[in-house]
Amino acid sequence: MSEESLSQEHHTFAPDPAFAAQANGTKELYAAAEADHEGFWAQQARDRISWATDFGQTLDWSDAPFARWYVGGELNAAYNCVDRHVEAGHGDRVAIHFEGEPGDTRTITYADLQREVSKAANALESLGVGKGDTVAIYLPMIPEAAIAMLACARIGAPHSVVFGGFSAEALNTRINDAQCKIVITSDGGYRRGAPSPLKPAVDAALEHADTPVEKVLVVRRTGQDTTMVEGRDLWWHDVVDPASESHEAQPHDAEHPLFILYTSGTTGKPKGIFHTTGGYLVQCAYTSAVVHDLHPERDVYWCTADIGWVTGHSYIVYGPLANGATQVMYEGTPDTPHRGRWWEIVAKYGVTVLYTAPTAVRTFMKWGHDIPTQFDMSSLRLLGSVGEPINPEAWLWYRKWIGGDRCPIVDTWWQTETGAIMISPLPGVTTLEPGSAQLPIPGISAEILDDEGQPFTEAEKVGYLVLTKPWPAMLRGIWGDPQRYKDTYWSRFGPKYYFAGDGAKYDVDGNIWLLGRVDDVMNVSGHRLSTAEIESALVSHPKVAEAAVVGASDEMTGQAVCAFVILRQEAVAEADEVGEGVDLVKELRDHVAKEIGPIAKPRQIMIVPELPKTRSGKIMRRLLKDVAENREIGDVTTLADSSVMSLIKEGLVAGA
Ligand code: 6R9
Repeated sequence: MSEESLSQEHHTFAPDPAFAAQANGTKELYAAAEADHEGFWAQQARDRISWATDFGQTLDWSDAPFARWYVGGELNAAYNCVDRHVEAGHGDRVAIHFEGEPGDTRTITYADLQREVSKAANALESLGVGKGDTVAIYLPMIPEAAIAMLACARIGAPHSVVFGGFSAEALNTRINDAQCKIVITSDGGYRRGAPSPLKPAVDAALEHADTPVEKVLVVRRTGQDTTMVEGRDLWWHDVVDPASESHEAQPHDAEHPLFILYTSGTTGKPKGIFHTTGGYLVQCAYTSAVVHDLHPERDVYWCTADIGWVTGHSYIVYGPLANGATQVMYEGTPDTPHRGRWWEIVAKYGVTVLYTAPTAVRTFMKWGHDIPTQFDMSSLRLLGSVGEPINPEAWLWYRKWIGGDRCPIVDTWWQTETGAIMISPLPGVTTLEPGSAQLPIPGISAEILDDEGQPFTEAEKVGYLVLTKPWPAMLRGIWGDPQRYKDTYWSRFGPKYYFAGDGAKYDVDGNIWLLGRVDDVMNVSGHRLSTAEIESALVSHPKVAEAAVVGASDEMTGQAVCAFVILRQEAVAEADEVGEGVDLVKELRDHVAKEIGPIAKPRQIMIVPELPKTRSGKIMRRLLKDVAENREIGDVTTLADSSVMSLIKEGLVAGA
């Protein structure tokens, strides 16, 4: 968050009375949740979800921080997202308007979705997938991604979706960590106007002899030549298409695991965050209704996230579908075949609610407002933002040029771990403050603590965001590592506080401003990346001796990955000889893409002779950040060797 942005002229936006009159969110929700936290969540659960068996105790926190919500309740998430809407007479309502990047389309009604999910569930069962088996999903943004997730949910087989932009290496570690029995993938998907293969990465990920994977189910999307391994690989259309259209959804315990989703932490090893069925679904359904204000009979909703991230899980699949809403799903990039593609889609489907990321808004700002103004976007009535802080300039631009100066914007703070939205304005209720996520939503409690762990409420003082009460969609742990769960989230400020890892402050009106990560996690275009993970990818390259990575602020992507690398002796000599420094930087960037995925490619790699370290050997990233952000170098007195920074600076100037 830049200081200039805070000092600019102050605009706030009071709710429009017409919007407020139809809004699902109300002021009374805050009071109800405040008066009876568990009673409030019990009510939400009964109002919004169909239970096969009613629950008894709403929250069992006796084994904190391991929560159990809706104890004894039984439900089926897929039934709640699909079948019950058909039973209620909405089978003809469109669930998904799919828009492929090349312009092909599919319209999937709730009745179609019920048939597709049932067939996929039958097919998975015929391949030996049963309740409790884990399934990896590695797909582009095509309807089969949502269908596969719902089929798993139906069976009670936790899914582990791996973002299609992750490499074979990353896929391999995630498959092994969760011991997935099956992988669902496709030949490829369309990206920037061309088919881009996916299946070869699955083949590479499964090369290891001890893989737990028995079968690979392959959706045909692009028609590219695809190698199929005899006895292991099957085409989706051969197995799913002929399967029976009827499948009985069995109820599962409220605490049955629904999915695992890996996210970057402060160490090199990604964390398998896992969520269970009842609480997660309740909070997704509730937040889609009150924050995205979904009115299923008239809204056309569009969340532009990829299904491989938590936003895609909660706000493409579970939240909107639990509400029976109609949504758009788009496969490709915003500039294919032209920079107005998104706005063309908004106009074509009459999108009313749009949920996207600040990095996208800043990109559109750069492209200029004369692009969106070429399209009729009068259908839009609400805009959302997620993934990173949205600076007030981008917020105001978003409101003006996308929202036609009339749409409220909800800046929603939450995490993979929280499962659903936690801090956000309520549209139609709160007076909007550009750049601020404002307040915990009804049912959620947060505070800001100082270094000593004391809560404070003074304005403009920076502290650490913590959550002070358990919430239904909270993570239930880290897959296979309960100790890491306690250590990461419940120990920094003692067992009473969930430590989110974000800095925060209040403004004079009591609004919360999120200020970015306070740990070694970077946020690049709304994607979480860990410094340690990229460092370990770099040192796995034979020419690299040591590496340090920092997130430097970047106007477009929020943060950008900057790496400082010390080469091995042989590599230095070689590079000097043939003057191949530039090639080497490219080689290292490509290596990171291969190890983790293209999103983790450093924007900048600086070859340096030394790294700044404290006497105890800890790398002082703060100083490297100063270099990466072109700032005056800060305090170097705790360095073991204070001349290191000048060595680095000189080297860079000489090398530039
Ligand atoms: C949903 C999602 C979580 C981290 C989180 C924070 C940042 C997300 C934000 C935001 C400021 C917002 N973050 N939303 N920061 N304002 N509205 O993004 O999950 O990928 O796990 O990232 O993203 O730093 O801690 P995830």
